[in-house]
Amino acid sequence: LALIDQLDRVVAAGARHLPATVTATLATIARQLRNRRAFSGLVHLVGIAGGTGTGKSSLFNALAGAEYSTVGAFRPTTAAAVAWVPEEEAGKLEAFWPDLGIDEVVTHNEDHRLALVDLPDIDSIVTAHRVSVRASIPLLDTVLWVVDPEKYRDRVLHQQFLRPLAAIQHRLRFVLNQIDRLAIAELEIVAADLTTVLSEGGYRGPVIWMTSADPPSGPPIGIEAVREGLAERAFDRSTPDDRTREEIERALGIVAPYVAPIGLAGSWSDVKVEAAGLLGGGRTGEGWRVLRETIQSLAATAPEIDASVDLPGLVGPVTGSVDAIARRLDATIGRHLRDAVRPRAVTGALVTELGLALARVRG
Ligand SMILES: Nc1nc2c(ncn2[C@@H]2O[C@H](COP(=O)(O)OP(=O)(O)OP(=O)(O)O)[C@@H](O)[C@H]2O)c(=O)[nH]1
Ligand SMILES: [Mg+2]
Repeated sequence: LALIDQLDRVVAAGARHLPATVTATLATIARQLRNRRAFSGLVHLVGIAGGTGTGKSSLFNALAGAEYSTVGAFRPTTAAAVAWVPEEEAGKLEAFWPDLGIDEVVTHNEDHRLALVDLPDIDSIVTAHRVSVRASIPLLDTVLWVVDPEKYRDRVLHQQFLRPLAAIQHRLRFVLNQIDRLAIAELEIVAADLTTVLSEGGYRGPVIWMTSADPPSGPPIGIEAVREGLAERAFDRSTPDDRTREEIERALGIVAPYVAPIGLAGSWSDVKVEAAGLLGGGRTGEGWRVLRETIQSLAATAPEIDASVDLPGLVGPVTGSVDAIARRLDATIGRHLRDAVRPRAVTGALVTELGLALARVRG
């Protein structure tokens, strides 16, 4: 897609002046989107996320129809993600697994394109789990968020995870698992209550499926409805494009502060005249101070400006008329500043182009 190519150009131009972490984040977004294109529409990639012990691995196994992922009594059980994917597409998906933290892949030959990923928990003491789940969410077509009857109202869950994800709620589906622990009469009450908490967090009409993925006795319940619900979305062609737009938008937000114009032309033309007047009028100390402070305040918004430069050394002898001094300041300090912010302007132009392209795609 042209949008991803344009993001690559921003990354390349930005390498000259952006902090390394920003370039790395943008490059990752471009890479993830490009990886996605390799199999966009080939599979419907569903990640099973949620709190520890809610039954994510149990649901994964129930949907896959075999015990591929370890279900455990000790929390957290799942550390590395396991994926269950259509055999034909497994090769095309390989490049993508490191980004999802997946180190075990099992394949299926079923008559559908569902690819499931059993993610680690989001709330155990293992911080790395949280980080890897957060990183994988942009890559998933659908996030199947599992809650249980005990912890579905958890404050941390809603504030730290579900609220921020409301922005991509069209890609979220909820599963209330372990319904065998509720009386029939309680089911609807709990589901309605969950809908209420979610709507407080910005969700409009969230889809909630109810399951018992690994009941203490008897067969799993509600699994077929989840399968069917997921199948409906399987070839939703708009999904990858939605994500591209969302991710490009996110990239623009990340890079924006680093390419914002700093108004150099205006502020410098005033300061250079003022400083030339001071230097030419014998108030040398003040003149250099004005220049130093100007450069420092510009460098505060544009860190690519070297504020520690030796100004008298850079400018050399200050003699002649105020006009001549102003010209000299412009040829030395002015040039130093313009050179420093040129990469920002170049990247900024590409960022603006990308923003315009995004707006065009949105229509
Ligand atoms: N009663 C009941 N227990 C369940 C159900 N689903 C899972 N469990 C049990 O809950 C425990 C945790 O299940 P897991 O599937 O390992 O949960 P998880 O969400 O993958 O947990 P982590 O990998 O630690 O994040 C296990 O003892 C399961 O047998 C269910 O529907 N009903
Ligand atoms: Mg698990």
